[in-house]
Amino acid sequence: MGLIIVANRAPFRLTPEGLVPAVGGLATALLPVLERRHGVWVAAGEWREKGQAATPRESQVRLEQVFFPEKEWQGYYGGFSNRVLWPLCHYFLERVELRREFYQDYQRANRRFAERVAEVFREGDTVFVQDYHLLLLPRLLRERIAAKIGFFFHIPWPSSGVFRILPWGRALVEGVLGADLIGFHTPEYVENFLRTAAYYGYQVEGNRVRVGERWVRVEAHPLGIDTGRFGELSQDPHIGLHARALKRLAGAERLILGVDRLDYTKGILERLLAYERLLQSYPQWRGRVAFFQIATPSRTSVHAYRELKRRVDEVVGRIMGSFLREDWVPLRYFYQTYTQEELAAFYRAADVALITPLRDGMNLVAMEYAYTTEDGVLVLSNLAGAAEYLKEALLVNPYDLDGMAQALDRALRMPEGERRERLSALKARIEALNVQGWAERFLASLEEG
Ligand code: ADQ
Repeated sequence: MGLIIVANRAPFRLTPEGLVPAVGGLATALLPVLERRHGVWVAAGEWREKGQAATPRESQVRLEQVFFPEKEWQGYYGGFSNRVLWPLCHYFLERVELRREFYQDYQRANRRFAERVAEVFREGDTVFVQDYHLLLLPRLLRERIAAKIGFFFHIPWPSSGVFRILPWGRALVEGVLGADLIGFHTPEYVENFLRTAAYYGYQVEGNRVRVGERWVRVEAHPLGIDTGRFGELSQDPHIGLHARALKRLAGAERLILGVDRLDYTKGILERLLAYERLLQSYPQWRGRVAFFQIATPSRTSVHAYRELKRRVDEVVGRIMGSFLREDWVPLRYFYQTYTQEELAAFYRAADVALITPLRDGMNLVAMEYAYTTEDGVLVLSNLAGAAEYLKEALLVNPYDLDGMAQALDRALRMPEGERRERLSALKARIEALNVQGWAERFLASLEEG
């Protein structure tokens, strides 16, 4: 049976040789399944000169692109997706811009996706829709084609009290309920969604929502990482050399690492302040610890992201101004994208990973670090979905600077025995969440249900 995946982004990168599969995240999770089923990936168009359909190199997958007029794209992507749904679902209510034109463009864009999928669809195909950009799509598809429709939401579904802030909340819930199966990372998001559906008057029984004659199932399907790949990276001797070079660069007994897209939900500012607090409150660490923060440029066309970059630059400058010595660099900030091999070297060099999003659907970096490090300590936000699964991490409240400084001190001093015990438990949990199984399990539940 055929498979159509619909996501805002395509899982490919453009190189001088043509399109090649991207590494990490959704691409790793979904491309292998799609290849096996000779499927189609429908995404917003990035490569106009390649036309609507393109067959990437080294792949059995066909890519279908959907193109938008510039204004509609701005309203749908820069507007409703990233200035309404993204901040709302991560509880940044003061950042939500409720503008009707944004929603109208979001409706138009979702319709445009629906038209393309309907053209591509062949009888018997299953359609698997991804994420918050496409909440209206399942219902639009149901009106057009007779397919099994799955939907996965990669970010937190907020409490129903928060979701109700959206004037278009009912229509969005109606839209996503066009699916047969709706997936989230954690049971908490499932619960929040069911309560939201009940608020809008739907009958809810167990984990099912009634829509006319149909029952829509809502399930937690936690996404993991490619443990095979990260297992290799953790053993690769070249990466070991690179890790040692990074450790030398740090020039300190202990290295702390942060890795994120530069996004206000990731808590980068608060984390820098917590590190500053550590240096203030635990002066014994001055000269003995270094912090590397890697931030990947992200959504640079959205104003809030440019503003965040400015503020992070400022705090980095301030910490350096207060603590830098001739013989010690307390902090290094890398604003760039790395390959997976390079990231793995950072993971292996770091004694502590400080992953403290203020809110996060799951957070795969936490898993990548814990799976790759040999004996490091994971300090993880209790507001990331991953905290539901990674119980042996040191869990912290990412808003509590003193609490984070204290946890950092504890992590830096943790005896080897405790470190290894926690880490082996974490690795076993991450093994069980292996990404390859994720798509299989979701699709099996969708197609059998
Ligand atoms: P993201 O918010 O992007 O994903 P995350 O889950 O941590 O967050 O995934 C980030 C990915 O990007 C990781 O695989 C990481 O290796 C990679 N990455 C980060 N910085 C990088 C850099 N400088 N160079 C190269 N690669 C880098 C959204 C949701 C999450 C959810 C995922 C998957 O916000 O909560 O876990 O989708 O559902």
